[in-house]
Amino acid sequence: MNRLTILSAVFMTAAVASGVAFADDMSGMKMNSGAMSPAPASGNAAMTDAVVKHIDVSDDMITLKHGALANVGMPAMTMAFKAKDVSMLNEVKEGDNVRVRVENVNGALTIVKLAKR
Ligand SMILES: [Cu+2]
Repeated sequence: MNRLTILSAVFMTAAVASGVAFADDMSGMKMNSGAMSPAPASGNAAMTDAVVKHIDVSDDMITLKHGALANVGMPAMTMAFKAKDVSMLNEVKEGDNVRVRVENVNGALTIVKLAKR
């Protein structure tokens, strides 16, 4: 073995080791997401099942009982969200089953898409 062979062997080992670590991370993420939404997460447009619990017209807020929101790292819970469009407040009523897309908009968790199901 010359020095070059030894060097490349070291690099190969490092690459394999980091590859294994990466695979472990990915399987961990898979286990944490999608508990309530059976549809596969399709990139940035993934929607999550939720139920409308309360609508606050004065604050443009909608309280949802939501499934896991993988893109903002949140497990299932009930909480209030900002509505991106005021029209959303009129499109649904308390008790409606909906699908939502929540994103962090300027630091505020915001419903950017809302659809009845
Ligand atoms: Cu939440």
